[in-house]
Amino acid sequence: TLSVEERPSSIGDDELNIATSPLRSFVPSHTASKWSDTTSYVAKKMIQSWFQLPNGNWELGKILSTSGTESVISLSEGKVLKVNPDSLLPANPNILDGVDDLMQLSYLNEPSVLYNLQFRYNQDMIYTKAGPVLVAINPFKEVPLYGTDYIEAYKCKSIESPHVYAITDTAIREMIRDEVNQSIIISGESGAGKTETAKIAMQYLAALGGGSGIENEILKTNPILEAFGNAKTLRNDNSSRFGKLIEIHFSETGKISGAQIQTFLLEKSRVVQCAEGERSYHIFYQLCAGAPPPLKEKLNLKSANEYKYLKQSNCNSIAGVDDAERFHIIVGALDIVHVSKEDQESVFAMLAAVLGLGNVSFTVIDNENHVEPVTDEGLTNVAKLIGCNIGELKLALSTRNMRVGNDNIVQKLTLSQAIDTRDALAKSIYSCLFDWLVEQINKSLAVGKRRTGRSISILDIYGFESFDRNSFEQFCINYANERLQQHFNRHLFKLEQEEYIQDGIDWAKVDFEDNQDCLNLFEKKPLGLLSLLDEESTFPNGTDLTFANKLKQHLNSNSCFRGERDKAFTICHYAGEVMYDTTGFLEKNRDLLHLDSIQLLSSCTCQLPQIFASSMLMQSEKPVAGALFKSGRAESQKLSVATKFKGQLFQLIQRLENTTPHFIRCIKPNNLQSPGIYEQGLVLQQLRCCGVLEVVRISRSGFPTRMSHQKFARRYGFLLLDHVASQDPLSVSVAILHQFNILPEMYQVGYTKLFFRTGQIGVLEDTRNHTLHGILRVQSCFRGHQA
Ligand code: AD9
Ligand code: MG
Repeated sequence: TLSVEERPSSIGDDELNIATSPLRSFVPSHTASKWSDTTSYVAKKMIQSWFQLPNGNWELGKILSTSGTESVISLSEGKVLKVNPDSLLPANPNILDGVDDLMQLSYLNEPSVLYNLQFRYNQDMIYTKAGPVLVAINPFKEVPLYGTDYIEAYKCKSIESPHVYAITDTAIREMIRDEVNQSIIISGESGAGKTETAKIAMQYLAALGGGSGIENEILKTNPILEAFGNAKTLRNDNSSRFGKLIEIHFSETGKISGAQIQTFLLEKSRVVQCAEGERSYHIFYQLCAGAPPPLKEKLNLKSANEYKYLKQSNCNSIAGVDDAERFHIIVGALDIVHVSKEDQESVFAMLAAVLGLGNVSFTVIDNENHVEPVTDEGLTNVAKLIGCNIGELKLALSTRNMRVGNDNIVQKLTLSQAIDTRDALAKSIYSCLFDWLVEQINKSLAVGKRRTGRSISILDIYGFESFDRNSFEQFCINYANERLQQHFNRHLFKLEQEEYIQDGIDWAKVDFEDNQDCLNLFEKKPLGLLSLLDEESTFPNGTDLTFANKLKQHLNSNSCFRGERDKAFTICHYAGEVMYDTTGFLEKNRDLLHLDSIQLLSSCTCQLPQIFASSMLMQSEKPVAGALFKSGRAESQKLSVATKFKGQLFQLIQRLENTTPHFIRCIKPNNLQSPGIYEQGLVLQQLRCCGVLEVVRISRSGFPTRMSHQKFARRYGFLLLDHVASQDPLSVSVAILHQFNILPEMYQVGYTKLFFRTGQIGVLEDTRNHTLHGILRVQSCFRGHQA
């Protein structure tokens, strides 16, 4: 035993102080209790343990001695520290290094999980199973794991390591075998790799179910939707600004027969505004850079940096991306999904009109600050592009018609009102264009009459978001995640428990800790977040501040809610607390477009604006005259954004509930979008957020380690001291369990497998290793003696 006095002199007192101070302070508060091993860990000599460094990272060390309240641990580079044994977590035996499935780990603590994932990641094994869930860590570089050979190998099962292909293969097989629709649910934070993962899954489906040619059309929807719905953000150069569910249909023979795409909540504010260093939607830059001269002339297109909407963020290009080249790819893809050349030109005209609107400027026309758009070439061009009268365009941008009683009153707009009106029109045109495009794609991919109803859906939806400043978008996104998390929990519990029951073990069903309270906070009527938001949004004098106050007044007693200073509030989500700033909530939730603007669009001679106008009118309910008068607004009363989103989510969950789910959790290993960098803290935070550790924790209450009777008997049988009468695997296994005094509550014997609680195999494995070492030593001694 190395006493502390004997520790190498290189250790300064500082380090010793750090080491002996209560280490819990380095552990985020909710971690220690929630994630530490339930089976108490006795730090034994020479056993490998995890020690948390002051920077939060974990380091592997060997325990040199333990006496009461003190352990001495040796770390890398000869460092030896005196620590509190409670601050150590057990490490897994080396044979478990880099296991395919985290469930195989004897110790499922955070550092062990982190280490295992990192061990694999360093060898480009970016996929790992966490029980039923596939964890995918973004490599931020090309990894040699894809393509025809790999697809073939997974298809004929000659490779078994975890992969998107493998999970997709399982989905296909289960769809055919069980005749049940399947879903692949991909989540993770921005830049974690969801969209790429979804494409990899689609690639596999297309390869296995292809043949009719429709698979190529389906694959081509990806570049189109990415061009119109993705943008460069600070987190991801190709960030999806909408959620997407693609349902791929199969015929009885397992061939793809069609597909259907549903999109969720496109971030339309990006069209008129985006942060420094970010971009608007790719398609704008692609059009400006890649439109052939005749088109450019026809649309009177300028270059991207001449449009205010595009130049405001001081970022026009993306490293390594050629926008002009992309434009040609998009045009090719539009051809493939049967968007006619004529429609394509209309689409480009709408894009040019949106950009043109952004350049419309206003002049003050009276001493009450009322304004009028400047009639210049830009404004004339917008009118031409959408096919309206220039005078009507000017009126729509500078006045508002209101009915008071039986009279029509024309109200002039101030500069800020006019700018809002202009931007609202631009946003509406763009989001209608996006929806219209999705509709065209759906028509092209529509399943023929011979549909069998078998399908595999792939969900690529924004993950939980928690930024320094969180607004209405994060509020909706996190609400969606709360719903999906509930779906996730329920299914994982079900799966886990079904396996126990199938193998006949004694199992009292466990109820899981769900997030119903938080969902209630959102959904309860009339005093839930969504109802209160809607109420305040329709209230004439409602402001973000009155909304925030109302929340505080009604919800402060709710354990998932906390009022904050000013206009802010905090929600305790399953993935952590998020503080929201209500600024802009009401405006974004109302998402109003003035009737004047809708009328303008319906008066246009071009087809698309007319279609947009009628779809907007369809969404709106005819407002009650009284309400109109009271609010003094002549706006279309339509479903609020939050309510519409809630409806979409319910529908989504309902659809998913009718499928067998397969979950993929994408993890971003660093914030630099760079290969080879694995930041433990960042990975850990995501593992917690996306519920992977939750699954792991849940499985603690069960029996996460399983081994067949045969394998168990083979591996540990030689440790038996007494002769076992019967040599069948089950008898040998039971004898081993007895000899090692594995407590009856720590394991269960199933029909085919032994089920262990966390940590149990680790003990056996250590003994096995010691014994093997002993045998080797004796053998070498014996050989030495003979010599
Ligand atoms: V966001 O929420 O839409 O902002 P995603 O969708 O999670 O985000 P995305 O799939 O766009 O992230 O991945 C970000 C980038 O990571 C990609 O553009 C690739 O450069 C990189 N990536 C992701 N997955 C892989 C992969 N399997 N192989 C190589 C990858 N690169
Ligand atoms: Mg994405």
